[in-house]
Amino acid sequence: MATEEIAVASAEGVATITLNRPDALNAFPPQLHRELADALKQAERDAAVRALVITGAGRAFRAGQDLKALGEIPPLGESMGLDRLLRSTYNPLILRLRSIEKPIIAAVNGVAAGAGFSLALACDLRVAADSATFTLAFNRIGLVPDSGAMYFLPQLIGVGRALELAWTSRSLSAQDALAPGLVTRVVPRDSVLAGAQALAAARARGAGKALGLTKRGMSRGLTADLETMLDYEADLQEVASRTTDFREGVAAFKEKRPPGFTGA
Ligand code: LHQ
Repeated sequence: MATEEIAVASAEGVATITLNRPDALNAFPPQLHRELADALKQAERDAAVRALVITGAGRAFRAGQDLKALGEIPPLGESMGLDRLLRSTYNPLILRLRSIEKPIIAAVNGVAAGAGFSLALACDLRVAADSATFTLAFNRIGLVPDSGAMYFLPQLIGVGRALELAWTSRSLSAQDALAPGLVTRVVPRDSVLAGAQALAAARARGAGKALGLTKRGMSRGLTADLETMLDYEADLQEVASRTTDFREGVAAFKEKRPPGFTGA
């Protein structure tokens, strides 16, 4: 479902979802999470979509929660229900991103702050514009990192570096995000979307089921022991080996030609 603020365009097996509130640096009011979740659901179900790109319109990727749409902060001692807000909007969105068995690439075109940083972290890969910056802005306004930032960031860059970014709320440049593997590629601002789409299109031509199962397995590996993972890999391999793409992959190898995968 495409709306004005969540635009969706598809080409070459890639659905590109654009967060489109450039005047607010693509900061979201809560209800937009549902629209983004719907767009993701549609891309997940559409067999013609084999990879996704998420980007922002204008000069920002996303500045997190729309702080102007938060409403009045209640008197001390009263709850404003941020726990409920997170559980009903942000959390399902992050879980959906992780459960979609298709590659999801963030084209980080500019600043990614607060839950915007978290959104980029919940994608599988990040391609960043050379002008992009990453800011865990939460502590600066007296909140804690949310939307999975405290899960993904320590895994990617280690606890010490993650804590330093959280406590200082400092801005990390795309170039500095490259070395610890937070982003996979830094490209000129003008080519960030095309670069992410090209990466996604290449994955869209891959053995889709195997790619999806690999995403599922890698996520599981973060919390499982070796014995469990060896067993899980065996299950996933059994599923992968029942696909047409596995047959095509082996045939292409033997015939010394590039494979023509269909995702089936
Ligand atoms: C914004 C925002 C914004 C509204 C820029 N909201 N308008 C979860 C659960 C519940 C509650 C709270 O939060 C969360 C999760 C979170 O995401 S908490 C963290 C929320 N995000 C932030 O704290 C980041 C706030 N923004 C910034 O620090 C800066 O704007 C950044 C570093 C992103 C960009 O700085 P600049 O490039 O200098 O741009 P700017 O500050 O001049 O912003 C441009 C416009 O965008 C401006 O509007 P205006 O009408 O004055 O021109 C800002 O007010 C607006 N904007 N972020 N989150």
